[in-house]
Amino acid sequence: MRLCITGTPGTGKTTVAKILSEKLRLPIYNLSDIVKEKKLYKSFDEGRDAFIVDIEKLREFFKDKHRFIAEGLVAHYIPCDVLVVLRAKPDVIRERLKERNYTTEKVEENVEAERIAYCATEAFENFSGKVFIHIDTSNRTPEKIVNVIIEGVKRGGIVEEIDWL
Ligand code: DAT
Repeated sequence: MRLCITGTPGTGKTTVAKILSEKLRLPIYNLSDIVKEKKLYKSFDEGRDAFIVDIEKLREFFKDKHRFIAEGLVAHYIPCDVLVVLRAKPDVIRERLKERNYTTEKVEENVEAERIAYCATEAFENFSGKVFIHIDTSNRTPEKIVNVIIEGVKRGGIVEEIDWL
């Protein structure tokens, strides 16, 4: 199974991916690490302190891989069978990101991105797999989210557990 987890920073991708990879016994790829390690970027944006991912190189890296969990902000660009989009209320994103050493500007940029569903919209538009799972993580534990994903994989189609939209 090729399972990708995308979402705005702070939605819980890394947390959920770790539990899921143990339960499903799938290797996990953290895309921020892989992009740096394998140089899957076009350039480095000093202003935003972030790599500009080369989507073609990213897809090429995963082309011959058939069993994995990939998690990261650009995960929805990787061809997959199951695409999970994690969401959270903008205020919850703010609180979670404040705990990190993000600047106020970066925190607010991500809060706004989540408010307008930037990542979720891109993910839905790019999706061509079998299962699409859309979950609000604001009031769900990581374990509960993992259970929703596993049930969704069994059921197939579009699965939504969203309370606030
Ligand atoms: P991401 O990888 O999407 O940036 P993360 O897994 O690093 O997110 O989690 C961000 C923070 O939120 C981290 O402090 C753990 C916490 N968190 C993750 N999932 C959560 C959940 N379901 N409920 C409450 N807190 C959660």
